[in-house]
Amino acid sequence: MLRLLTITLALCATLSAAAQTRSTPMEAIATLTGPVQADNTQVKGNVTFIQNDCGQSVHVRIQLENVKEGKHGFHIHEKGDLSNGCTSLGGHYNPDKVDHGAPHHEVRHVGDLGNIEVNSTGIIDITYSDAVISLNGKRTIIGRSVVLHELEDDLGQGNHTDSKKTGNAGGRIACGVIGINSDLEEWPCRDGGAGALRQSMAIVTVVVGLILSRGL
Ligand SMILES: [Cu+2]
Ligand SMILES: [Zn+2]
Repeated sequence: MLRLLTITLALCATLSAAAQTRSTPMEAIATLTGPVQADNTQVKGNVTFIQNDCGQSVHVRIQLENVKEGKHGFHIHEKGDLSNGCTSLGGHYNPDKVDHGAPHHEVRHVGDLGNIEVNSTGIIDITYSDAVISLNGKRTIIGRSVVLHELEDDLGQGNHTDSKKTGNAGGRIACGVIGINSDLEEWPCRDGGAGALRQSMAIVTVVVGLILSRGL
């Protein structure tokens, strides 16, 4: 009996692990450019987003050059409208209509990704993950935009009147629209996708475990 229990649990664990890993992750990319700066340079680069499964964190890779040394506010803005350059992209993506904050704050805009800190080379290549933004579902960031600001985002902690709205991060020095960059024929997750499958497998594991342990 114990042997059967072990085999069943192992099988369930394998199945839920298999459901956890999509062979093709959801990927998106934004190509950033900005207005020509006073020293005749222009910020440019890419921001890529990878989400391995429904409901998981999004890995964000930021690769930029010609950025002035220091901290710069970095956000997802609500629109993908480049008709008037970076200025027509709307405000921070904020479906909950709450105050501006830091990425790790309980209260933040969905689009609040904080600051990036660039050294004297003007080049940055960093990767981090964020659990609030998503590439799928009602709050997808696809079709919206990425904006890099001139100044440091005060993360809602400043005295300026704009602190709780924008972090007072100044002008927009680069931006780009977030588009799909994946071979997926269909974007998953609309009906819960692999996330739901994984959840049901976990329930099956527990139930089978209970039944078998009673039988022992
Ligand atoms: Cu912004
Ligand atoms: Zn914000």
